[in-house]
Amino acid sequence: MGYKCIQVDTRDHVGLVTLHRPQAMNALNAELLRELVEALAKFDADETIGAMVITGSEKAFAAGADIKEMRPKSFVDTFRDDLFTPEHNAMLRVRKPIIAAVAGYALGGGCELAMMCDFILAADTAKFGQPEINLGVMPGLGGSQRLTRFVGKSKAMEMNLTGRFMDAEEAERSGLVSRVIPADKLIDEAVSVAAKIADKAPLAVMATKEAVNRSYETTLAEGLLFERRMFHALFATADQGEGMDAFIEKRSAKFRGE
Ligand code: CO8
Repeated sequence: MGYKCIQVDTRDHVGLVTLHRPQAMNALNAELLRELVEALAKFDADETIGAMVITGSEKAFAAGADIKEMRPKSFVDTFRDDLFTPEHNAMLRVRKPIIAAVAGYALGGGCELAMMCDFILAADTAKFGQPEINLGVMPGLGGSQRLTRFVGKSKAMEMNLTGRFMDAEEAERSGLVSRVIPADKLIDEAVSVAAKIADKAPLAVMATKEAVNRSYETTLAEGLLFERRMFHALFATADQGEGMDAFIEKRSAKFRGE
């Protein structure tokens, strides 16, 4: 598809995006981010795809925003161009689930990109951190906000203020990642989990993603009401009948996304 900084593949109804700037530890430059959001939007619009995986290399998921590209920017540049906002918003518009499969470094914008995904599967080699403080700046895409919600104030504050890295075991213990997987099995396991999701009723999957994300945006009472209304709404789908019939008839369901 003519991408320079990512590789794109499909397997078992799963869209796989591999960040590929080996010369720069997959640092997120403007070109990579443009390609990434374009690839995700294409998978989101593709009816044969039910879920996505974003991964990097064995060494690095992504070592952050590209420091060499950012260095010459002034406040005027960043504010006028609303640096990273279009890419951030484009990621959040993706309605199908995205799994981050993280091996090696996920630092700064790399950790933030992983946290923008719906959940993180970590290789036992993964290292997470928000080292922006060492560059005289601070996180710009959720390191001070999402990380705090995921691991709590104390750990997020320490990581943001000192720039220390968290290994995979600590990340799992703290709730940042859902599971740790041996590095050599990471991609296969992530694709297999995504394929399982892709096999489920697509409308129920999208509604579930929206409902879980809503829990970060609203009060418990509003979130519970949103959940219940979405639950009610799914009874308007053919897949609800198929899923329940399949259970009663002791067979596998064949969902059609209707
Ligand atoms: N930007 C640009 N180049 C990078 C980056 C980066 N973030 N990280 C590594 N590289 C380059 C190095 O400059 C080096 O290039 P060269 O060979 O030309 O000198 C090459 O990748 C290999 O890196 P190292 O030699 O440093 O490899 P090590 O194994 O010794 O160290 C580390 C690996 C620990 C990952 C180290 O490279 C490092 O600390 N990198 C920087 C990490 C960092 O500070 N990240 C935060 C960046 S700021 C940020 O992310 C702001 C977020 C705002 C929102 C972002 C939205 C996308």
